[in-house]
Amino acid sequence: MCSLVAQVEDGKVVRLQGDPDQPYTAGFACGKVNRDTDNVNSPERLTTPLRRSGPKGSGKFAPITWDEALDEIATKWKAIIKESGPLALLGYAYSAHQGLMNRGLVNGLFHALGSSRLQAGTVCDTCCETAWDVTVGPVGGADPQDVVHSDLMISWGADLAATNVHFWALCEEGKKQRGLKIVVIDPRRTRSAKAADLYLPIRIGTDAALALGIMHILLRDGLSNRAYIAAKTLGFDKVERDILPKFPPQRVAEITGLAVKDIETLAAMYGKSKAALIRLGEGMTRLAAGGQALRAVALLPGVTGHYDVKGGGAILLTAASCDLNYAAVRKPSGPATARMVNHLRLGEELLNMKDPPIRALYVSANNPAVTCPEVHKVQKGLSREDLFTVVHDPFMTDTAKYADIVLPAASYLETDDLYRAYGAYWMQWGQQAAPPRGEARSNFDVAQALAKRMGLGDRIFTLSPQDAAKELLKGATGPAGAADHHTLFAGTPINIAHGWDGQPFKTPSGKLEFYSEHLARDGVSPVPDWEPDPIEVADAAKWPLRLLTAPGYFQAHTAFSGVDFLRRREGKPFCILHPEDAKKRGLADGAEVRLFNDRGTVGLLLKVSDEVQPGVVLVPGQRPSSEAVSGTVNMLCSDRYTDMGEGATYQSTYLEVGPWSAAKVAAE
Ligand SMILES: Nc1nc2c(c(=O)[nH]1)N[C@H]1C(S)=C(S)[C@@H](COP(=O)(O)OP(=O)(O)OC[C@H]3O[C@@H](n4cnc5c(=O)[nH]c(N)nc54)[C@H](O)[C@@H]3O)O[C@H]1N2
Ligand SMILES: Nc1nc2c(c(=O)[nH]1)N[C@H]1C(S)=C(S)[C@@H](COP(=O)(O)OP(=O)(O)OC[C@H]3O[C@@H](n4cnc5c(=O)[nH]c(N)nc54)[C@H](O)[C@@H]3O)O[C@H]1N2
Ligand SMILES: [Mo]
Repeated sequence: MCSLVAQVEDGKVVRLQGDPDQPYTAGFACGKVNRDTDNVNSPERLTTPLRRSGPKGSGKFAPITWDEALDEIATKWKAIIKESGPLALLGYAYSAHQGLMNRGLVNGLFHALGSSRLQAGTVCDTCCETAWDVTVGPVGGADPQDVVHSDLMISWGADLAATNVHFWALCEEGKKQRGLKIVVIDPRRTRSAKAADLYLPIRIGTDAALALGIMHILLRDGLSNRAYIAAKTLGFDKVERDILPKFPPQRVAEITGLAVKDIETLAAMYGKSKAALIRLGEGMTRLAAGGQALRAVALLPGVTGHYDVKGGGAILLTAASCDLNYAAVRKPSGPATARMVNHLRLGEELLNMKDPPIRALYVSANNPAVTCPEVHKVQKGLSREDLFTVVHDPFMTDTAKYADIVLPAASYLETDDLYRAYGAYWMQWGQQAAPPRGEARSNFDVAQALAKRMGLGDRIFTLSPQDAAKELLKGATGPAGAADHHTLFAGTPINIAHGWDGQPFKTPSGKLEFYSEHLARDGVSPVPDWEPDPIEVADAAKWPLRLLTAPGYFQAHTAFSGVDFLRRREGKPFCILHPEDAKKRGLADGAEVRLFNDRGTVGLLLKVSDEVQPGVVLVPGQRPSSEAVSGTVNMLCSDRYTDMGEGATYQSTYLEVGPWSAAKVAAE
C-alpha cells in the first residue's frame, strides 16, 4: 500500500518514510512499516542457506552454499516426481512480498512443474472476496480517496487505524474539516472506534442481522431508493417479502447485543446521508457465516442507491479492477488443472492426502506453523520424516525450524518489483534500495534458479524483473494497461482509479444481486439472512467464551516479529478479557493465563479491559510460540470452512480461560 522513500548509506537502508509526493501515502507510513529499517537490518536475518543437522523442528542447522542447496532441492524433487508424479510436490507460497513478480513467479514455478496447486488466501480473504463477487461481481468497489466527497463513513469490521492508516487519515481529516461522520461497527472498542461519532459494539458474527435490521428500518421509514432498486438490483422483492419482516429493531437488538436506540440512529444516519461510504472489513467474515455477513452489508448501498453516488457505496478489495496479464507470471505453462490444496488445511493435507501424498513442500513468504488454523496438525505434518521441506524466509520462523533446507530471502527493500496497492487504486514500480543482506536472494531470483535446475524452458524464467513486468503489462486493460512504461519504470506512482460514475456490477445479471443463483446452486441461502450456526451453538453450550481475533498494533501477523523494538512495543503475547469475566475467574491484569478448549492449551498474559464485551476473549495478532508463555492462538482454531469461499473460521472458536498455574500443575 505505502509508497516509501528509503535513505541509503553505504548500501544500507538507514531511514524509511512515506513518500510525501505520493498523494495517498502523503508522507507517512504506519508504526510497523516505519520500522522496516530495523527489519531489513535485523541481526536475526538469515544470511546463508542452511541444511538441517538435528531432528525436525529442533531448529538445528548448518550453513551450506546456494549451489549445494539448489542442487539438493532439484535432485530430491526430480526423484519424487519420478516416483510419485508432480502432484507429490506442493508450493505453499503467499503474500509477504507484495510485489507482483516476487509473489507471482513462485506460483509460476509450481504451475509449470504441474504440482499440486495452492488454493491460496483462504486464511485471509477468499470468504469476503467470494461474498463480494456473488453480490457485486469481480470488480473493485469505491475509490477510498473519494471519501473527500462523503458525508458518512462506516467502518464495518475493520480497524482502520491499524491496517489502513492512509484511508483513516483522510477520514480523520474529513471529520475535522467538513464534519464527516464516522461510524465504527466492531466487537472491540478499537483505536478507530474511540475516534468515531457512533460506535456499535456488535456481538461477533451478527452483522447480517444488523444490516437486515437497517434495511427493515429504511423501508419502514421511506428512506429506500425504489428507483435505484428497480433499475440496478435483482431479487429485492424476495428479501422484502421473506426476510426483512424477520428483522424488526427489537429482535435485531437481541441478536446483536446492541441498543435499539443505536440501531435506529445508525439507520437514520445512513438513510438520510447524501454520500455514505461503507469500508467493509474482513473481521466480520472470519467465522462460519462470514460470507452472509459481508454480503448483507454490501447490499445496503443498493437499498439507498448510494452505489450511484460519488463518495458513496462500498469498498472491500481493489485488486479485481487492475487487469494485468497475470498468467504470464503465474501460469507460464503447465496443465490446465491440477489437484488443489486449501491454504488453511495444510496440516490436514500433509497428514492425510493420498494418491500421491505430499512428499515435498516449498514454503515461501508465509509462516503456517503460526498463522494457519489447527497448528497442532500443521506441526505434526511438518514433522513427517518422509516429507522434504524447503522454507524461503528472511528469518528463522517457527515454520523454518521444521525445514530440511532453509533459504535466506531478500526483503522487498532489496528487490525490484511492480506493486499494486492493497485497498487503493495505485500502481508503482519499487526499485531495489539496497543489496540483499549476506547471501539472501529474492523470491523471483530463487524461482528462476529452481526453474532452470528443473529444466523448465519458459521464457519468463530467464527475464530480468523489469522485462518480466513488461509481460504483465502486455494486454493489460484499463488505466493499468494505459500506463506509460517510461514513467512507470522511473518509479512514478500511477493512479489506476476506474473513474466510474457509479458502481458497476459484474454479476451474471449485471445487477446488484440480492438474490444469487450461484449461491442457490452451492446450497447457501441465495438471499441474505441470519440464523444461528448449529455447530457454534453446540460449542457455545460447552465453552463460555468466544475468540475475537484482530490485528496487533505492532505485531499484525508474524512479518514484523524479527524486529526487537516492535516486539517490545507490542509486549509479550497477551489476551484481553472484560473486567467482569476476569473477576468471575479470579484473574488479575498481568497474570499468566491459559486459554483452552478441546483442541489445545495456550499460555498468554492477561490484560483486563472493557474494550471488549463480556463473553469474548480477544487475542491480538498471531504470535510465535517462542514469544508466548506457551503455544500460539491457532492451536485453538479449527480448519472448518466459511459458508462462502472456503475461508478460515478463527472466530467460530469457543474456549475457557483460567490461571496458568493450574495448567502447570496439570502437566506435572
Ligand atoms: N500495516 C499493515 N496493514 C495491513 C496488514 C498488516 O499486517 N500491516 N495486514 C493486511 C492483511 S493480511 C489484511 S487481511 C487486512 C485486514 O484488514 P481489514 O479487513 O481492514 O480488517 P482488520 O483491520 O484486520 O480488522 C478486523 C476488525 O474486525 C473486528 N471484528 C471481528 N469480528 C467481527 C464481527 O463479527 N463483526 C464486526 N463488525 N467486526 C468484527 C475486529 O475486532 C477488528 O477490529 O489488513 C491488511 N493491512
Ligand atoms: N487466529 C488467526 N489467524 C490468522 C488470522 C487471524 O485473524 N486470526 N489472520 C490471517 C490472515 S488475514 C493472514 S493474511 C495470514 C498471514 O499469515 P502469513 O501469510 O503466514 O504472514 P506472516 O505471519 O506475516 O508471515 C510472513 C512471512 O514471510 C516472511 N517474508 C517477508 N518478506 C518476504 C519475502 O520477500 N520473501 C520471502 N520468501 N519471505 C518473506 C516473513 O519473515 C514471515 O515469516 O494469517 C492468518 N491467520
Ligand atoms: Mo490477510
